[in-house]
Amino acid sequence: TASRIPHPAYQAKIMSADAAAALIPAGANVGMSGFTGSGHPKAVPQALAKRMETLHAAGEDFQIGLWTGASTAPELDGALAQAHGVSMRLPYQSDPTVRKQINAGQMQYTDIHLSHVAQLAWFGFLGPLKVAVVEVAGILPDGRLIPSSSLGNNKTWLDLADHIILEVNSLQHAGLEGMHDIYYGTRIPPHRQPIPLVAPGDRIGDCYLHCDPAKVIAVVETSEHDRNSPFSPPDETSERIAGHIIQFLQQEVQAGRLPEDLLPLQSGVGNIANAVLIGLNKGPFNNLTAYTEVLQDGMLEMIQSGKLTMASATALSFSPAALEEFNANIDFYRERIVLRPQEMSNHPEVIRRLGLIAMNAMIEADIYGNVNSTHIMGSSIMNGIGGSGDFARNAYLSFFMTPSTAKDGAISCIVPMVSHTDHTEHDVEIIVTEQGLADLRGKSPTQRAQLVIEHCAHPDFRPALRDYFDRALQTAPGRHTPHILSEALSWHDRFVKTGRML
Ligand code: 0RQ
Repeated sequence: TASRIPHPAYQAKIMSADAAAALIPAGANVGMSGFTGSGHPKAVPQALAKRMETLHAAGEDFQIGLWTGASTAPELDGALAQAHGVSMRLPYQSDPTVRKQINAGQMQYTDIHLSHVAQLAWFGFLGPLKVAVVEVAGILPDGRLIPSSSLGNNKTWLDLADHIILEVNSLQHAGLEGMHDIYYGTRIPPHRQPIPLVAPGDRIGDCYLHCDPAKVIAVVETSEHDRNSPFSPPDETSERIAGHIIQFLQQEVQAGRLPEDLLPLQSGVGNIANAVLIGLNKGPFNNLTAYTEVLQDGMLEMIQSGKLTMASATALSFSPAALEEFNANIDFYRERIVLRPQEMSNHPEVIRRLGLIAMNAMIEADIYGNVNSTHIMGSSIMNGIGGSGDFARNAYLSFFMTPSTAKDGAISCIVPMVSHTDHTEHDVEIIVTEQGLADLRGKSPTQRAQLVIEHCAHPDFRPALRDYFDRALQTAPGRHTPHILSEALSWHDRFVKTGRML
């Protein structure tokens, strides 16, 4: 990889991952690259975990505060958690060991809207950032950095950290150069200016990350793949959810509330989101664009087929097959994909201006339209809010989707009251399950309840939901959002005690 580091000052700092990890002090906040399994450092975190284990075995404390873009991979989150090396994690994770430790009260976790992270760090609200560990695809002779397969918060970590460790990954395609757009115009209030981005493909910044060479304490060479997990082929449930959404969008076009080529799409993570995109790829709409956070296989297929003409994101998260296709035709994709920092991919100002169609998965919704995206039975974290709040509140249309039941039908994903709220009734416009779609726009809570129960709930749970709602209407002290407080969370309570909601 010497050709990827043609800068003498950086060449002089090339060292092993172990040597680089030894430069990270105990108790430091460390900002690492990484977003949904892509662009994370692969060697230094594992070396750091090894060092932590050795020190812990000798009776010494060694933990760090770990900040990233979003979720990473086993060699970062997994390794550091297994070493019990993380005291505070932010802003989004999806690692089984991390999740277990958070839910066991062994790791602190602060779950932040992804668009907020960079500014909270700049405001000083998160404390000092000691070290940045950032994967790049290469370094230019003048010291600028060619970003990797995700951007996340890298710009902010490089700007704010006292010290920088770079991982130069030769397995990231050299053709990523030129795909990124890094806006260096953000300021802290009262000095902010409007963001000059008016279409998903606009380029308003620089292709390269800037970095003060004096802050770079180590350069580590790697040659490792991103996480690249495969997606499940769409099952009948996700195909039906996709079908309801496509039919609804067609009706909106017919009603004149959407143009024929729709508005820029945002699609969440996971298999359902991917299935909706596969559905759209076969669907009636053309000349689509996307302004999203993570570009998964579904969108790549839409770009390949020509359905999607331009996509903006902060990370690429592909299966091995999709990665192969992307790498083989990277010049084609560079014309059609722009990767931005997450403060831009998720920026409320831009989301509102472009008028996105936001489609995110959820854990459960209640009959009044409140949505839980993060917690199981009210207290255990699943992943985190991610970008769903950035998009839901500011989009033109905001969809939340889930199968109507979970755990083989023991759980209804439509409940009397959500056990945790991430998206309030004010941010949720359309709820979709395989049963159907509830369009909640302009509806009162009691009107919404009828739509959600009749269109979205599974038939096995509909009678019990109707019964709850009817009795709440008759007995609640207020008829605006009627609840029976002693019963509102009884479904969850029953599941915790018996393994079934009913
Ligand atoms: O648990 O794995 O133990 O079986 O929750 O559920 O159906 O596999 O769904 O993987 O699409 O994840 C909301 C978590 C959905 C995800 C969420 C159980 C279910 C299973 C996962 P098991 P599925 P998915 C932009 C958008 C927030 C971030 C976001 C997410 C597990 O989409 O993290 O939107 N979203 N970002 O069995 C109890 C219920 C349940 C339930 C499902 N009602 N009660 N358990 N499960 N419903 C992108 C980013 O921000 C990066």
